[in-house]
This record gives sequence, structure tokens and C-alpha cells, in this order.
Amino acid sequence: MAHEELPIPTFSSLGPVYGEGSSLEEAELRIQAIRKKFADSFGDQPDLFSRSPGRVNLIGEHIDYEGYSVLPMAIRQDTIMAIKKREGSGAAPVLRIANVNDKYSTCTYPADPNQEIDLKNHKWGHYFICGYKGFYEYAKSKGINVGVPFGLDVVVDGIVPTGSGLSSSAAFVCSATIAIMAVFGANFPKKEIAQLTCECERHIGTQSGGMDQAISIMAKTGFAELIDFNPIRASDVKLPAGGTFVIAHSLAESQKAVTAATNYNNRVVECRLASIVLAIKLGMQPKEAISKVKTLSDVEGLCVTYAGTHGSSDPGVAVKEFLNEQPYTAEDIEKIISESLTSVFANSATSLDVLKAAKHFKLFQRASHVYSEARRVHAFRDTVQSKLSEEEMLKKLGDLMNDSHHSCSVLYECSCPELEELVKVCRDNGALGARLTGAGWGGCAVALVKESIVPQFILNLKESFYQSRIEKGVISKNDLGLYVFASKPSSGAAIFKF
Ligand code: NG1
Ligand code: MG
Repeated sequence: MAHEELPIPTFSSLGPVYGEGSSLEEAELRIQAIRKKFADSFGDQPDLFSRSPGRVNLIGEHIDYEGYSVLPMAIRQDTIMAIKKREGSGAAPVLRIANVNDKYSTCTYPADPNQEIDLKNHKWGHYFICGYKGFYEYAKSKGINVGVPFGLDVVVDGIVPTGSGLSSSAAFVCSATIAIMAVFGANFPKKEIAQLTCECERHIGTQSGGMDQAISIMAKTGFAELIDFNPIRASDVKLPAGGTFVIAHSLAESQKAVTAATNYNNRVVECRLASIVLAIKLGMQPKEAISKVKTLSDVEGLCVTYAGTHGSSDPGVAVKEFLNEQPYTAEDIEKIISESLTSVFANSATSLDVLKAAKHFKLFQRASHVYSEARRVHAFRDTVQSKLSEEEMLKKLGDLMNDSHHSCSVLYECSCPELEELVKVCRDNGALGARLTGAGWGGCAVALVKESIVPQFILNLKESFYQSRIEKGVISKNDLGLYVFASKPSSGAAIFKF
């Protein structure tokens, strides 16, 4: 079931999105708070509101940017924005971005779509500018004339915990982008917005794949989605009714925009190098490999061609045969590819930052993770659609999640001690499977738990993981519900006018 051609829906009440459980009331209170902040900050009322959710990735970690499908679901936690167009005050128009949370002070930017984002000086408002620039770039590419820039007043209310692997950033960027689009009177198909918001977020300096934006825009209540890339597509995946996904925060915050050069972007660079080296080992000329091979998925075709020589078209087999387990130095790789690494990445400032920071490159480990994880995503979807009994199905899904975590932890090295402890606590307390979710290096774990034991499971987690942290003052007892909760698949982005 594909549904990506539809435009972003516009609603005149919160009901269609927040109709489940008690969150409608909570959403109404949030809208009131946003209106108040808007009036206090700008002396006015907004033209419209936008909403876009965070997500939990069930399986398929660190493979979206390698071109492989992933399987996330949207969560209830989201970013709501209120926006108003402000024309003709005489002075140069500006973008004023306020937040209902006083922790974030109001940011002001020129209303200039060509402005550069100051990456060395990170500000929360930068994520809005990602959407702003992205909207203009998209409009320009479509030949749409949006006229002279005007001022915008914006109030943001985000409840996706930041640095948690639940994509607060994508919820923010997607909400900003559709708010801007709506205030300009435009409405593009979801598939195109998913593509453009993914490109938008790269303005912040991470070389992201497109999973988070795709699910935030295209999610549907009650379904996880299998997201394919190039082009982006979403297919509904109905999860077994007897299982619930519980999300639990490790309380280690991953500041991805700040650590990009050693963590996230480092892995993107390692995957690119692994794919070039593999392509060469599989017979491609170095120059051709450097210019044509961008991701590990680009190498799959070569594996099929070479199946005759090494007996299997499985890229995992090619990795074992052609890549060394020993980490590679820059010189090792330069010898194989007959070019300097700085010239391979000359067009990407963020990759050059990675090269400066890296001592060596673990090509074997990163490629082994990506190829095996890509297969686990399909195994997960096939299991959900199989004729297995629910009991067997849940067990198999749990096993796949455990294997995914092991691969993330050992081969991709994107876990951390807190996540290891939390994943173990989840399994010890009856989770069928548990894994880190999102980029890792902190943030959340997701556990698959039998519906019938969910309340007890959450109580046990509070006891064995959070209690000691409450005693040390890391979190307050009253906030526990923000850090551990069961989640149902929520709906995707929407505009509200009321
Ligand atoms: P987080 O950091 O959890 O939002 C990031 C990427 C995803 C994907 C995952 C790892 C961004 C915006 N998102 O997610 O595209 O690569 O890591 O699977 O960079
Ligand atoms: Mg993010």
C-alpha cells in the first residue's frame, strides 16, 4: 500500500491526529500555550499551525544513507509550530523564532533564503533555517516564483526529547518546512516533501539519510512503514497485536550536531571508503569507482556480476573475502584507490573534518554491519507478513532486534555503556528483543514486549535502571514518564487552521 502521492492534510481541529487516548486534551493545552507565547512575543495570533512527529526506528540502523530500506514508526511526541506572515514594515524583513520552553531564547535571522548557517556556532533556531532554505531551493527547482522575501513570526513547541535517537531534529525540520510551505499557500506531495526535508536537514552539517523525515511526513496511524530510498517510498507494515514497543532513554544525550566528525559523519565516510575499496576489489577501475560508487548499495550489482568468480552474490561474502579486519590507515586506502583521501572528499567540508579527526578506518566492520542489517530489515518485514503463530512471530522479531543491536554495538560501535546496560535490563525483564534506536552513542533503546506484561515491564525498568539515577539527581521522579513509555504507531505531518 503506497500512499506517498497525497499532499499534507489540512485539518480544522486537532481530533484527526490526537484523537486517541488522552493526548487530545494535552494537545489543546499546548495550542493554548503556543497562542499565549505568540501573543506575548509578537502581539498577534498565528495564521496556522503545523505538526510533525518524532519516530522510533524498529530495525535498520545506519543504513538509510547507504541506500537501504529501514522500518520505523512515528511516535506521538512531536513538534508543533505556529506561524504568521509579516509584510511591509519598511525595515529589512526578519524571521523571529520563539519557543514555548524558556530554555530556548528567541532567535532572529534575516529573511534571506541564501544565508549560510553558522555551523561553528550552533543555535536551536538553525533547524528552522534548514526548512526555510530547503523550501526556497525546492520552489526554485520547480520553477515556482515565491516573490520577494517577507518576515515570519514563529513559535515552536517540541516534545520529542532531544538527543534521544527519536528524531527531534526531523520533527522540527519537517514541521518548519510544512509551516513555511502552508504560509506561502503551497502544498506539495508528501513524497516530494520527504525528499526535500531530508536535503534540508543536511544544512545542519550531518550527512543524514532520509529515514526520519520520510516517516515524519508519511506516517499513518496504526502502521510502521518500510521506507525505501531512491526514490523515497513508504509501504505500510501492520505490527502483530500481541506485541508492544517500549521506548526507554539511556539518559546519555547524544549531541549529534556537535560530535558529527567523530561519530555520525565518520561512519558515512567509512562506508563510502568501504564501497570504493570493494568496488575496486570486484574489478572496477579506481577512477571509475571513486566517481561512481557513492554507497554500499551501489556495490551490490558488482557482487552479482562477480558471483561466478567468488561463488556468491551476497555482498557480505565479498566483504569477508576482500576487506581486512584490521583497521585501515589513510595510506593503506590511498594505495588501493590510487588517490589521496582529501581529493576524494574535496567537495565535502564535513567529510574533510572527518579525515582530520580519524586515526584509522574500520571498513570490514562497517560494511559487515550495513549488509547484514539491510537483510534483517527485510527478514523483519517478511516475518510480520508470514503465517507464523503470534508467539513464534514475536520471538523471531525479538531475535532480529537483538542481532541488530549486537551488530550496532560490536561492528558499528555506535552504542555506549548506558545503552548496553539498558538493553540488558530490558532483556533481563522479559523483553523479547531490545536494541538501541536512532543514531546511538546515547539516546533511547526500543524493546519488544508482550502486551500483557507491559505495565510490569515498565515498573521493573523504573526499579532496575532509573531508580538509582533518580537518587543521584540525574532525573526527577516526576519526569519518568518522559523517559520510559510504550508507543503505538502515530500519524504523520499535518497542517491545522482554526
Ligand atoms: P537520529 O540521530 O536518531 O535522528 C540519525 C539519522 C538517520 C539515520 C539514523 C541511524 C539524521 C537526521 N538522522 O537519526 O537518518 O541514519 O541516525 O539509523 O541525521
Ligand atoms: Mg536527528
